Amino acid sequence: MITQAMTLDRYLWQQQKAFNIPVELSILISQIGYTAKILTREISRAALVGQLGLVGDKNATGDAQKKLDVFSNQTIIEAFSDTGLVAALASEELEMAKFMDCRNHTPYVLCIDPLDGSSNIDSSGALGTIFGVYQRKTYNGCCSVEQDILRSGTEMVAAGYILYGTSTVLVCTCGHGVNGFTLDTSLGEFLLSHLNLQCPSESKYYSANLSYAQEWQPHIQKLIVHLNQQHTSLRYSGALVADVHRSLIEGGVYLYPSTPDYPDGKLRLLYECAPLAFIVEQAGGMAMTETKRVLELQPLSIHQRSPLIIGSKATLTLYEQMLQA
Ligand code: AFP
Repeated sequence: MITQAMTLDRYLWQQQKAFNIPVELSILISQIGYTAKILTREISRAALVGQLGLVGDKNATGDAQKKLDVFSNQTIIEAFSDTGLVAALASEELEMAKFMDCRNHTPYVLCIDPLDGSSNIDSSGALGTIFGVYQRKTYNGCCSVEQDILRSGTEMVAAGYILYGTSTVLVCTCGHGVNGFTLDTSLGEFLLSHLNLQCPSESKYYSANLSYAQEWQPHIQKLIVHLNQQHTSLRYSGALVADVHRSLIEGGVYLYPSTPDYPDGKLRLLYECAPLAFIVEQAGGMAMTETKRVLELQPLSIHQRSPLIIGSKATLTLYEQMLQA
């Protein structure tokens, strides 16, 4: 069903009734949708309003920080300040967790990469936002604590991503299937466009930075040889969200493996790997570090990295067999 009538808010309201999802979680996702509209506007006019290029600093995890990274992070913070929805925020752009609201009953923790694929900004390539939501665990005292954030993905209550591409698409799950909404800019509304997304089992595409291939583990190299033998087409955008979205729609696998210099790979567990793993699993796909299920990994620090292999089930199952051989 593709209907002009199913706005994101109406869908969230229906999910709330059907699955007993708390109203605060619906409002949180709706608020993410609002920030996605702001970012869509800012990204599309960035070259016209001086928002391209670097700020001059490195971000919390040592990456060069772009003006749009800073803007995106600030937009998220403002969207959740004083809402009573988010007690703690972990963001790629913040060195430490931000404890946002000290009311005792504030229910959620938000882990977010405000702008994924920032190296694409200046060349008008695809960009994304990735988020995962946890129910706050500790209610003793007022403020949330780091313990509320350092949780394995199996505890996640909702996750989503926004792809800023030829259109802006918001894909989300509250643990009852995955649905996608496309922004109708003339209405200013996200409308249901991808009902009950199912990741095709076979991979039509694979996405990886092959310039590191010689440094990868033998079983990863074996998988790449297999994909090439099958003429699985290579597509790599430089934005994880865009490559994972393609895999969900068309069937595919995205890999960012470890190397000897980077034994945990490049991607961050809490606000990149785990939320995408939750979404892809909900859509019938799989997500692994090189050796285990991503969602079962217990983070030890906010900006912890993890290798990632994510996408179509048949390809991931084959990879598991190669690993065990
Ligand atoms: P940036 O946000 O720093 O551009 O990183 C994007 C990313 O985390 C992910 O979205 C890409 O798939 C991957 O890194 C690209 O990394 P390489 O440039 O090393 O291929």
